[in-house]
Amino acid sequence: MTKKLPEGFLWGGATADFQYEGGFNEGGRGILSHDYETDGSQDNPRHHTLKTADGSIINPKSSFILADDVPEDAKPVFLDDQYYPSHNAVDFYHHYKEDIKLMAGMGFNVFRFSVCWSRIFPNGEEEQPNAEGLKFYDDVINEMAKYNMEPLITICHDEMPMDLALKYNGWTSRKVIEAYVKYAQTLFEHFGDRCRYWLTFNEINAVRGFGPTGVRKATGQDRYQAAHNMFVASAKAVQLGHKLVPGSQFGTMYAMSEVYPATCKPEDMFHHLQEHRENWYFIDIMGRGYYPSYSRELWDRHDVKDIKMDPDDKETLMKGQLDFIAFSYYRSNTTKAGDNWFNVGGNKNPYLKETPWGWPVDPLGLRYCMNEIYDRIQKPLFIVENGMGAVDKADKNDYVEDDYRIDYLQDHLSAMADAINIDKIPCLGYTMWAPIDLVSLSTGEMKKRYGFVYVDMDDKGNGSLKRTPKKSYNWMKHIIETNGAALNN
Ligand code: BGP
Repeated sequence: MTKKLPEGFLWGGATADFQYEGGFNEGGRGILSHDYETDGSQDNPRHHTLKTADGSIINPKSSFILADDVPEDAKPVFLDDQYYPSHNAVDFYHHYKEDIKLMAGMGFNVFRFSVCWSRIFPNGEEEQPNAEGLKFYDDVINEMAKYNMEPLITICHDEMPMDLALKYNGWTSRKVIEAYVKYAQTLFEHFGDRCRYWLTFNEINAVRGFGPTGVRKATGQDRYQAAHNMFVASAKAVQLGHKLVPGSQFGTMYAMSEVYPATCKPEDMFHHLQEHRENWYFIDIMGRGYYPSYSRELWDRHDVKDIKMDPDDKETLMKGQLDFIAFSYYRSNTTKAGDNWFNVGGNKNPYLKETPWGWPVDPLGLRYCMNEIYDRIQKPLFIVENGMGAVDKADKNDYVEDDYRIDYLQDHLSAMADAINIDKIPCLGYTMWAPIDLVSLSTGEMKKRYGFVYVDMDDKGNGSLKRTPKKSYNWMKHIIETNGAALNN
């Protein structure tokens, strides 16, 4: 069966502002929740730096939230002896023309990036948006237009202006819904004439495990209340976007690590069914517009007493359903009776090899998950992250022979093509994470590289930032110019 994809398929790459953009302290950008996160590694997790009222420094480990279980009086601080990767990242802020040209060179017709919320509303609640911030993204989108590359904008990628997080305890407060909707409206008004595809949130289901951005004590109650507020914020943005940007289409992005039962023992099978609902909860509510029947059982698992809802929330969710389901796919996992409810990576799958970071490589899992989501929600899909974090060894000219990345992509793209051509799953496009090397979200290191383009920078931010295409760059170019047909070779 041919791997050639339907006409109009969107091919591109995906990035996130605090891992890629830099430009901290430039163009009126405010401080972002991720700015207080240090670098880290697999053995030495990244952490936030905070100071308590009595002057002591605390370093809670966390990559998604302000911190878990942090004293009320602790405030984030920058310490001179720490490195904070989000501040410069790999400096897309000053390299955007070069990077967009490199992406266009591969034939990308779409580029997914996230807008930095605190670049538009520095403290989250200003009356007027920051004009310099809007101009930066105007410049980026106009540069892309020169190459007929369209934007896929992530409105909120696991982040929030820090002032907003501190003032309201992040997404636990409905005040943040208002701030988000105003921010989204600003983006629709400024970029809507050039952007038809939008993602309201990145990996919203990660809230269940890592906690919602900016929340100090992430109890089950906090997590699921914050999730509800995010559902309402998303649904309001979808309705507003449809009104302000005719023809616009909206998704939210889900982290889809396919989960298999570890064995066919009935207890493991039942646990697997329940574990699956942990993720379906997020997709069902936003994709179908209402809370599913299993919600109460799921809340009980997480000690959630009650979700506070406004009287019109139900109608808002129904009217603000997503148009397509976007997801990231890197790996699969297995689960068995007795595992905790967020056991990502907890059990080995004896049938799969792993990346150096222990992520199982499972191309068929991508086809499996495309079928599963479409069977259930019956809305088009968009694969907005997929890729392989690896240790690249550059030669003296910064050239990398990354055959392992080519193998990974060949297998995953083939599985995607089979889902589209054989299983007849509608899929709008594929944006690979991440076309240009950038900082890892989970470990804060540069060593874990994903790109088609090597960036000369080390884990502490040293390097010339020079961009050099890897072997996979020309390989991907060929796949795109044949619209997937070359996957058959
Ligand atoms: C997703 C995030 C991205 C990205 C990717 C790879 O969860 O949406 O921001 O970083 O995972 O993860 P990592 O960078 O930890 O390897």
